[in-house]
Amino acid sequence: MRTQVGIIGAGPAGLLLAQLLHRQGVDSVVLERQDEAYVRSRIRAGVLEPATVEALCEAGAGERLLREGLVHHGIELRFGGRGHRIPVSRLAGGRAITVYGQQEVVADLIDLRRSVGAPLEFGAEVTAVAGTDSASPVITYRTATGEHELRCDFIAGCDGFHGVSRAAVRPGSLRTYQRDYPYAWLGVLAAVPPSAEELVYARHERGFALHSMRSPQMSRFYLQVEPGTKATDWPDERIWKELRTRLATDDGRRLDEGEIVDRSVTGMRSFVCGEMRHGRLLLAGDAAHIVPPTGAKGLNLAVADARVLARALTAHYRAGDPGPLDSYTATCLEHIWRAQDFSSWMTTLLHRQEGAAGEFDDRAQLSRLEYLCRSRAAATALAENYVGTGLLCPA
Ligand code: RFL
Ligand code: PHB
Repeated sequence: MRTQVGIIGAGPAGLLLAQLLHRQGVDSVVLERQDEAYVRSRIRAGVLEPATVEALCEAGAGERLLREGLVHHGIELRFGGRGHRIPVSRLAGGRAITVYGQQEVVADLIDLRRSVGAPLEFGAEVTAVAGTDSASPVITYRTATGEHELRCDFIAGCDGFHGVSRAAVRPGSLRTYQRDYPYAWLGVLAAVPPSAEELVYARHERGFALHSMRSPQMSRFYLQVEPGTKATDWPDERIWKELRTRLATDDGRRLDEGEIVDRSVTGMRSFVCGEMRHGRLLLAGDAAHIVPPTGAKGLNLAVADARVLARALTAHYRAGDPGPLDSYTATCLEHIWRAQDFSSWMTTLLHRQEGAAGEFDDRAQLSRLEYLCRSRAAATALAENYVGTGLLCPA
């Protein structure tokens, strides 16, 4: 089998890239290891920047998003028993975030791919990537019917942090940058209307908590937990008790409880791959970088990469212009490092650390939070980064 662009992974990066290429008349095949039901139900991110909404609309995947997405103009920082609203849109040129589950974005993109009849194969696990320094690289993959080869002009590695594409890069030619954090997140999806109108980021002596949502009927929560925690260590009652404690306010705001329908633990890490192009292998999304989820940037970065890559491949095919592909890494690293710095900053702003260094950080953290609530300049910096600084799409 042969195609122009072989895409590994049907997450947001791979599916959006495929759709943007399709609209420009560039052929691709998407190969996904998991089955379709699993991919459609995988609960992850939920906050979309305006540039992400714009990219999805531009791809033709915006109809349900615009109908069902919840548009938010602010967030709440909660600490010391009080809530402080950051009027994000007012501080960031009117831009707003949209709350819409990543699994919905993925479902919309799968439906779109199906509707145009373009190749998308589930249960297709890529086992090797070869010939990336040649003009005709090859992807080897396994399905229920056996082993297959896909020859391409380019390979797009959109296979997430643990995928095979980054691992296929010649050792020694990959400069990476990494930071680990001494905490993890327990994420919970509950069948209960949200108890807040906007997202609540809470800093508490017992650790960070986040109240998010998916719809007027579904709430999403996160709790800072020890790394290595198992979701089964947290029965429902323990989760609600901890959420009630960490989200408590002096004026006694209620937290409504409901059935917990999903729970999982996520590690926290910052990681950047210094080069996203290796010959004819191009990395995009989590395959090239990871952010701790506090800043809500991972999905947005995956979408931004896919957009830059689609433009670069289109310039190659339509105009024979190699420039945008040559500058793919440099273009992406600009938005990636801004999001990295912001995500790391949001994480250390809100999470609780143990130990002596923790006591100093604790005081500095409270001072930083109070400063954010008092200073328009400080709040504006948060707001601009939260909605996305628009490096790619200047206002
Ligand atoms: P994905 O979504 O991981 O997709 C990669 C796909 O590749 C497949 N794959 C393979 N397929 C074939 N052969 C192989 N050998 C393969 N190996 C892997 C995988 O099965 C998978 O389907 O990567 P992509 O497309 O780069 O998208 C990245 C995002 O998923 C990720 O950054 C976000 O979910 C991060 N994230 C958030 N991002 C935001 O922008 N806003 C948020 O609010 C937000 N919250 C979150 C998050 C991530 C979280 N977790 C669970 C990590 C909250 C959480 C809890
Ligand atoms: C989510 O709703 O999943 C979510 C929201 C905000 C974040 C991270 C995750 O910062």
